[in-house]
Amino acid sequence: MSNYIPRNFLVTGGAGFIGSNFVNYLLKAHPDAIVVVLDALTYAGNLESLNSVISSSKLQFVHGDIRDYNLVRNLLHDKSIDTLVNFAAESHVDRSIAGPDAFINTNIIGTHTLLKAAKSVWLDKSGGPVSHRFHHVSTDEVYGSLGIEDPAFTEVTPYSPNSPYAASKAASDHLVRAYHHTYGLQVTTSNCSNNYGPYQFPEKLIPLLIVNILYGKPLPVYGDGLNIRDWLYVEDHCRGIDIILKKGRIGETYNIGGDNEWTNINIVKLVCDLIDKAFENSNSLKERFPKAPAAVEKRSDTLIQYVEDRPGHDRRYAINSEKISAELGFCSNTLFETGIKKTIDWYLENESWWRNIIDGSYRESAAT
Ligand code: NAD
Ligand code: TDX
Repeated sequence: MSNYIPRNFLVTGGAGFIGSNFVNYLLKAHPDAIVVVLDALTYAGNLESLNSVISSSKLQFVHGDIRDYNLVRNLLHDKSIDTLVNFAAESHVDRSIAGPDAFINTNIIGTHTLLKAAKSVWLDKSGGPVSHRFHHVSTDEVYGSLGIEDPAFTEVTPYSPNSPYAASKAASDHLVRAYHHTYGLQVTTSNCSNNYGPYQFPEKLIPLLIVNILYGKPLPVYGDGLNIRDWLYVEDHCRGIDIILKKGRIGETYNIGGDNEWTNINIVKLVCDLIDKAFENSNSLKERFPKAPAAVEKRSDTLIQYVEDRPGHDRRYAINSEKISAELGFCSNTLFETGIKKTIDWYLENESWWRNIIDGSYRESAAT
């Protein structure tokens, strides 16, 4: 176990779902740290997700692309960054099926640009290498798909990515590994299961369900609805990354999971039930969301529609988190019952955040 003290952070993709949660977490967990956020503000990036911290003197936001070598190099150098956490990515599987190019560009070429710049500033500088960390945020999808009886993914499960998204993440993971093995860059990687929580873009399953129920729109369930995902509350993921930064062994990868497997259809039914319950005693919700079934005493699950399956749809993901638990003492501590209620409450209380997205550029999926 190492004992590293991160001081000056560069958080790439810090205006996205997990990145913004991480920045919010970081400024509380490391009150002395300086945090520079680099984000291209693609359709998935949203400065409003940083509203509560944007005026902090500890935070600086830079609008830019991780593929811009000079920009990244200058930031690392000029801001004396010692710790880079890479969240920047194209992250939606369906989009990667419709158009893989952006995934190759950002996830592979972008990550490689970060690695090159980090090597230049941290390893090649005169006076010798400085202590640093390059943490790469990856996913369980690189391991492929499990059968119902298969054991969960461990860190030594062979990579077997199935979607263009998963393949691009796998490629970036390999580059991170290679920069450690070949050049000695001080890297760590985490492979995490499906996250849920505040600030998630409403194209991903859970926020899409919430928003569509409130608008009285269909709830699309791909295929037979029996695909399984392992859900983790986003704040637990952020805490896991922080522990890896501080205590993780250089060059290692760590799986982070929720030990919380659900079929998609059961997630859909759960979200429907919880929203119906929230409406039961709330005239205000009924007034604010008159198109929601629960506003007219109907059940939200009447909106469920089975639709054509996602091509190449992975059947099951499950993460074995024993390594991070045994080595670093991390385990997820948000019960799903608690986390999902907090998430639904957050979307009910932060309508302007998601309405701005839906009323703005996001008009192409089922949520419109
Ligand atoms: P997201 O799509 O919500 O956010 C991605 C962010 O990256 C956005 O703010 C976007 O503007 C920014 N970005 C995209 N291209 C960029 C570029 N070229 N330069 C700079 N910024 C750019 O994604 P997320 O769900 O927060 O995922 C973050 C990371 O975590 C990704 O690497 C993803 O693969 C990984 N991950 C996500 C999950 C999940 O369930 N969401 C699970 C495991 C791992
Ligand atoms: O409308 C839908 N209907 C549906 O049945 C959507 C959007 C999804 N689904 C299914 C597909 C998946 O089996 O729900 C499951 C979850 O779908 P997504 O939210 O798109 O997530 P997933 O494809 O599992 O990938 C997520 O977890 C791993 C993140 O988006 C990735 O960034 C992360 O790496």
